[in-house]
Amino acid sequence: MVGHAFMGAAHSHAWRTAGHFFDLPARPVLRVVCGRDAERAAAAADRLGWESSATDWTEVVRRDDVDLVDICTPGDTHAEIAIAALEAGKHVLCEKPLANSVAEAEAMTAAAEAAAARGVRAMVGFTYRRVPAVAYARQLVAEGRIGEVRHVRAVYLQDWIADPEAPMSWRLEKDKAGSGALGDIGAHIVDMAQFITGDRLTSVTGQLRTFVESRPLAAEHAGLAGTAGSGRGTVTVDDAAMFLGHFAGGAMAVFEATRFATGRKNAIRIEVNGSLGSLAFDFEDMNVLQLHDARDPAPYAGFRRILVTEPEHPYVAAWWPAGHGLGYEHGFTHQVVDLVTAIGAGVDPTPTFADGLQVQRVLAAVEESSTTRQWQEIPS
Ligand code: 4PW
Repeated sequence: MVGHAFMGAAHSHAWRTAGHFFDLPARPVLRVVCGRDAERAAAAADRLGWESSATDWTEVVRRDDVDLVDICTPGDTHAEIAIAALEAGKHVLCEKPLANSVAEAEAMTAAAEAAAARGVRAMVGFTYRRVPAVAYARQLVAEGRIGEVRHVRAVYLQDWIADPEAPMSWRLEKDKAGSGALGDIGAHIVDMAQFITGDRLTSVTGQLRTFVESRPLAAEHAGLAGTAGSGRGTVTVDDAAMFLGHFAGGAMAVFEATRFATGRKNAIRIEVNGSLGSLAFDFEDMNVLQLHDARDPAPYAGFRRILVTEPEHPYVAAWWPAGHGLGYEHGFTHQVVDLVTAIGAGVDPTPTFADGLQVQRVLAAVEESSTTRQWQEIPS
C-alpha cells in the first residue's frame, strides 16, 4: 500500500478484516506500506498491521513478493504509481477520483486495459457503492421496482472547512487534489447516481465556488481535521460545486457537493424518482433505504423505511444478525472482497479504470461549464 493517512487506515482495516468474514479465493498478506518519511511509515506499519515499511514506491511496485498495489495517496501521484504497478504485472486498487485530469485517467485506463490482457486487474475505489443500502437500491432499480427513472437528486454535504480559519490541507491544493469538493466528494455522487440507475450521464452544466481563498497553513493533519500552524496558504480548488445533468436513458439529475454545509458531516443523500416509485438514501443513516411504491393505495402510501440488515441484502449475510448494522469501514471491506473475488475468478472488478475515466470526464465537463456557462457533452 502506498500512503498511510486517512484512506490508508481505512484500506488497511479492510485488508485485515475481509477474510475474517468472507470466503476469499486468496488470503491478503499485508506485506509493505510505503510513505515518504521513514519514521512515519514504520509507525504506520506497526499501527495498521503491515509486515514492513518502505519509502520508495518505485521499488515496492517491482518487488517479487508483492502481487497487488493499493494506492492511497493524493491524486497527483495516482497515474504514475498505477501505471508503473500495472506494467510491473501487479493488480491495482486506486483511490478515487482516479486521477487529477482526463489525460491522466486516459493513460491509466490504457495501461489497465493492456494489463487486463495479461490477467492483471485494476479497480478504482468508489467505496460507497458497497454500502449495502446503496447496492440494494441498484438492485431494486434493475428489477424495475421503481419503473422508469425520471429524476436523480444527489448531494454530498460536509462542513469540515466551513470555518474560514480551518487550516490548509492537500485537499485544498489543485496541483495535489485536481479539484476540491467537485472531485473529492462530487465524484462519489456521480459514481453512485450512475451505479444506482445503471445509466450514464451524457451532458452537464454547473458552477464551482471558492468561498475562502486564504487559510492558515497546517501544523499537522489527521483525517479531515488539522491544527493551524504559522503562515497562510492559498486555496486553489472549489469549496462547493453544483451541477445539472442528463442521463442517456432520459432522466434529469441535480447534484451538489460542498464542504460548507454547516452541521452536515458526511450527508450523502440520493433520491431517485421513477414512474412506479422512489428510493431515498442518506449516508448519515446508512443502514436504511427508503422506498415509496406509487402503486400503494393512497391511505397507506408513503415512504417505507427498510432496514438493510437482512441476510438477503447485499453483503449483509457475512456480518451480524438482522438489525445490528454496519458502518463507514464496511464499504472498504466489501471493496476488498469484490476485488479479491474478481482476481480469483479471473475477471475485471468494477468500477474499472474506464468507469473512473468516465467520472473524470464528468468532473472535467462540470469544471469547463463553470467557465463557459454552457452545457458540456460527456464523450462516451
Ligand atoms: O468519502 C469522503 C472522501 O471521498 C470522505 O468523507 C472524506 O472526503 C475523505 O475523502 C473524501
